[in-house]
Amino acid sequence: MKKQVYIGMTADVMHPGLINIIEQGSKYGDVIIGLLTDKAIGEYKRLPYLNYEQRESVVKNIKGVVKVVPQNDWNYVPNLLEYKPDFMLHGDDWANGTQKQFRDLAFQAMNEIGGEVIEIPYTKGLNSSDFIESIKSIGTTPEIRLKTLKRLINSKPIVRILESHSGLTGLIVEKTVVEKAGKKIEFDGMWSSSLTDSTSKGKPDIEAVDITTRMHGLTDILECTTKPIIYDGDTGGKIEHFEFTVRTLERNGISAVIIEDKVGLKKNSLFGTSVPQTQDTIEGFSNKIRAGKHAQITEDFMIIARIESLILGKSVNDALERARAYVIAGADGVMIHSKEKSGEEIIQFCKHFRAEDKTTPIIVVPSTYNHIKEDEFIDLGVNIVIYANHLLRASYPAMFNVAKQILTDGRSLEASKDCMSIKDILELIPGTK
Ligand code: SPV
Ligand code: MG
Repeated sequence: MKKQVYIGMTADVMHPGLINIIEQGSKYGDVIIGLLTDKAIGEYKRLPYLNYEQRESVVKNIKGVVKVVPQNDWNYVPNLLEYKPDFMLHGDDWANGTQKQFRDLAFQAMNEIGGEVIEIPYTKGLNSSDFIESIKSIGTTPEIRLKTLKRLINSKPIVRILESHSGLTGLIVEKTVVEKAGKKIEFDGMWSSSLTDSTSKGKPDIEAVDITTRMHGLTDILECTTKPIIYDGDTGGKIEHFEFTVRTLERNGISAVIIEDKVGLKKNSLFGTSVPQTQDTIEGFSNKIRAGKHAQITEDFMIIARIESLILGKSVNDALERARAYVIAGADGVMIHSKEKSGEEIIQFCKHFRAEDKTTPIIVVPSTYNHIKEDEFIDLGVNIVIYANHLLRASYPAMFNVAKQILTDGRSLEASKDCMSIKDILELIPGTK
C-alpha cells in the first residue's frame, strides 16, 4: 500500500509555497490535506476569505492531492491519531511563536504512531499572511461582507461587535488586535448605533437622523474597512418604509438590521420608564418582521428582533413570549435588552430561551450589566455581544478636557500631552503623504 502523507493547511490564498509543500509531499506517498475548518481558524485569527467548501473545491483539484479531510482544531493531533499517516509535512516556519506548541504536539503524536514529521524549508517571501494583508488593502465586496456575519455566528463561540460612527472608529474596530495565550483577539464587526450616530451629529436619539444621512456616514466606514456591520434600525419606522431600508442596507453590504418592538416617538432605551415609550403589539411587530423578510433579496441578510419588554418594566415571561412569536414571524435572531445593572433578567431570559430554542442567535448589549464577561455569555448560549457606544463615550471626555485645558491656559502647550503627536496623526492613515 502506498504511504500516506498528512499536510494541514488553511489554503485561503493558493500560492507557490503551498503548491511546493504538496509537491514535496507527493514524493513520499498519497497526500491527505487536513483542511482547517472556519471554526478551527476562527479561534486563533480572522476567518479566511473563502469558506470551507470553496477552499475544499480548490484544494481537491490540485495535482498530488488524494483526499481532503476537515481539521476541526488548530492542533493536528486528533487528525493524526485518526488517519495515522506515515508522514506529516509542514513548512519549517512553525518552530517559533504560537505554532510551536502545535509543532511539539505533532512530533509527539507522530512518534506515538510510528510516523515521521518532515519539515520543508519555508518559501521566503511567500507567506499567506502577507497575501491576506494585500487582499485587505484592496478591500472587500458588499456581497462578501454581508455574508460574513452568518459565517462568524456559525464558526465562533461568540461574535464580538463594537460601535463605530466614523471612518476612523471603523478603522479602530478593523485593526485593533491583542494577543492572549497565543490567540489573536479582535472585534468581528461594527455596530452602527442610532445613539452614537445621532450624538456625533449633535442630535437626540429619536430617529431624527434619517436613513439617507446615516448611510452617508456608513459609506465612510464601508470605504476603509472589511468587517461586517450590524445596523441599528431603531423601530424600523412604518412597515412600508422598513421594506426600503432593508434593501438599502443589503445593497450596501450591511449584514443585519436590528429593529426594536416600540411604536410612536422613539426614545433611547436606557431612559427606561423615565420617559413615555410604547411597545408594539406582538401582531404589529410580527407583521413588520414578515414584511422585512419578504422584502430582502439576499439569503444571508439578517433581521433581528429586539425585545424591549425588560426596558419597559415588563417580565421575563413577556419577553420570552414575544421572542417566540418574533422567531415564528421570521426573525433571524433576538436581541434582548435591559438597563438593569445586575443582568439577572438577561441571564434568566437567555437560560429559558436557549432551553427551548437551540439555534436562533441571541444578541446582548451589556452597557449597564458590564461586569459580565464574554465567557459567561457563551455559557448562556449568547451568540453576539455588542459594545454599543464605547468609542463615542471614550472620545467625548478626551476632547472636552483638551478644549477646557486650552481655554484655561490660553495656549495649547499643556493640552498637548493629552493629544496624539502631529507626526503620529500624519502617519495614522496610509497614503497621507
Ligand atoms: C444604540 O446603540 O443606539 C442602541 C443601544 O440602540 S441602546 O443605546 O442601549 O438603546
Ligand atoms: Mg439605538
